[in-house]
Amino acid sequence: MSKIDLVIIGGFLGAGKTTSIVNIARYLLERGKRIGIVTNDQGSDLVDSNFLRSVGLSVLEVKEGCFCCNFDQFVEKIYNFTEQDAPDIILAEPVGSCTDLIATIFKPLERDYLDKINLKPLSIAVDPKRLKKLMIEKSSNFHSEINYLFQKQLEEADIIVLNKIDTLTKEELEEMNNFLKKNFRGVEMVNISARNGTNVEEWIDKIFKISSNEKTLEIDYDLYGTAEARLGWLNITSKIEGKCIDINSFLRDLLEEIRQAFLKDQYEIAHIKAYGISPSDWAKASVVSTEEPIAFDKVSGTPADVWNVVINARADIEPDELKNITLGVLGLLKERYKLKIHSLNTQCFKPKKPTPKYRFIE
Ligand SMILES: Nc1nc2c(ncn2[C@@H]2O[C@H](COP(=O)(O)OP(=O)(O)OP(=O)(O)O)[C@@H](O)[C@H]2O)c(=O)[nH]1
Ligand SMILES: [Mg+2]
Repeated sequence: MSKIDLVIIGGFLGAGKTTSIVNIARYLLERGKRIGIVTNDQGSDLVDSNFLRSVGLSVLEVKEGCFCCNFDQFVEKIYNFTEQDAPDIILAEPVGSCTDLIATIFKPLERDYLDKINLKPLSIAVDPKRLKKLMIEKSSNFHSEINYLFQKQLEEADIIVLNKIDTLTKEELEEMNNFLKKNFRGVEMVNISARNGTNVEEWIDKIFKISSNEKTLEIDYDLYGTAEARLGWLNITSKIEGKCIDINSFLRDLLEEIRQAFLKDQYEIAHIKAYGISPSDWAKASVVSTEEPIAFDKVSGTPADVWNVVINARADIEPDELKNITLGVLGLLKERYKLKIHSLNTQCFKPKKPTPKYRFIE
């Protein structure tokens, strides 16, 4: 088999990794490249994989744990792709609460798989509002260990990708860049809007021009494990049935009611995303903070009587509490929209302490 380029795009939950991947994939597909995508999550029933497939991309998943703890499965998916689609490039999105990727993914791949894989530099996507609250103002409702995790993710970046610049004024953008340059000296930076496609080409140029510095993190695994365990994780799949359901309105109400419940009790959202699919259409919405509005990646144009709904919620809250709030909101919407809810499956947990299969620091 010929060598595959492996592009890993990390960064905290909700930073825009999946949106970036769609952009990069489209850009490369237009230039005749074959693309495969590997998604990753601590749970199953992933909104991201559904979304990426809905926009026509070829996706394999590493589920129930991060790439580093499921290293063999990650490699297996890369191999599966080579047999299935023979892609030129694989874009991989690690779990947004994962870090230490150089020591646990890059170096082990380099030791055993360099004849098959070209490792491209590690990009870390950053949401500017999150950066401001966690590192500049230090005013977030997240537990402090999450600041630690967020900082570690940035420390090992080869390319820091400041995303969502469409939401910033010129002055804010300058403030962010000055902060990043001062705190992460010598790291490549790019300012993009994954949503609008702004500067994505410049980022892709960097990915294919520079090589990874392979800076191994100094990291306290207890603190890192505590940060991950602060996050409650909830995945729900269900089928809703009613009369001509406007799924856009349903998803907006769902996320808005959850956001209001979080605001009331001062919990912080990392990323809550919801996806609805009918036989003829789909919609996807997200909320990345208690202070941010609900955003749609796609709205549906066709109401339908039956929708499959997938919800992935990650937040700084006990998992049972997250489940209670979300099921409570579903109950409320059941009345509001006069729905029947079938096949409700829930999975709710805290990520376990990270135990990478390999960790090479040399
Ligand atoms: N305004 C704006 N929103 C963006 C941009 N990029 C992503 N978003 C939004 O941010 C939210 C999160 O984006 P995702 O791409 O799902 O983030 P992610 O990093 O993959 O999130 P996880 O998979 O949960 O870790 C979505 O609502 C996106 O539409 C951007 O450039 N500008
Ligand atoms: Mg994602």
